[in-house]
Amino acid sequence: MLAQSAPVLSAGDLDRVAATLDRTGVVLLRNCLPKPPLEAVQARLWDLVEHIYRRFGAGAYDPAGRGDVAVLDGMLLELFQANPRYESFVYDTSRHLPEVAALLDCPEILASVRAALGIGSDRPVAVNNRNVRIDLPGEDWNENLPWHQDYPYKNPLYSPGRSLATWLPVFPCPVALGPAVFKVGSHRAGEVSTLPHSQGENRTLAWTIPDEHLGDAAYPDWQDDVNVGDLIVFSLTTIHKSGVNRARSRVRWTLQARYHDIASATFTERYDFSPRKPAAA
Ligand SMILES: O=C(O)CCC(=O)C(=O)O
Repeated sequence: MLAQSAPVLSAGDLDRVAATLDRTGVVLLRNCLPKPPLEAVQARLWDLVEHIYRRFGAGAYDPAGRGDVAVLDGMLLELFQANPRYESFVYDTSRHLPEVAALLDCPEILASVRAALGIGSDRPVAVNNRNVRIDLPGEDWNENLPWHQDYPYKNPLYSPGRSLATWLPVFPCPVALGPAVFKVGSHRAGEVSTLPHSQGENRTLAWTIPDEHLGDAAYPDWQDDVNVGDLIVFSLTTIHKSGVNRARSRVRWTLQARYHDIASATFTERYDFSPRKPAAA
């Protein structure tokens, strides 16, 4: 973890995002997101967990606890221990909440992404692959998803150099909860995920990185405490992995999405925009 390479900017630094990202492959923008859409997502996640806790929880539901994320985590962990399918319900449904889409499509994120892509507000950007991740304590995803890049995951909108990923915490995510870990500058290695990696039965095949790209001291590992309102933007060739949630009784709640510069020549060249040839007589 090299402090001097920490790619951290503040909300007012949008004009520096593209150059920083070009150098580092990952940028953390501190405190750049507005509260209302974040609070709307938090409220809906409470609603989902409350909904099943009221029906299936062992304890009495106490509405006075609402707002204290430790109470939310406690309810989810209790439900999960009783039956892992309760967590699956929250996981499967939360990514489709309109509040999640509204946050991931909010003007502040779009402005940050456009700044990172070096394009203006007149240029269309498409968003897909919106996900809510719920990482329970002690879960080490690196067994299933080790160091990787995002480009190989068959995203239909992916264009080399014109697609970016975002990562943000819904509730505070200090290093103890295992925020994502990035290899700073590793995007410069290009598309190097060539080793197929099984994530287990009935799961998507993952792609991981040959060792020669991982030991490179030119790419120091970087991870930092992230707070509600912070946004991480990274290239789809930046090498990264999940941190480990080492907290005993806390859940790591995060959102991810992928953004694409769909007016770029790299994207449009896959469509044949040439004039129609006259039909043969
Ligand atoms: O959330 C994490 O820890 C890692 C996320 C990740 O690997 C991804 O979004 O590609």
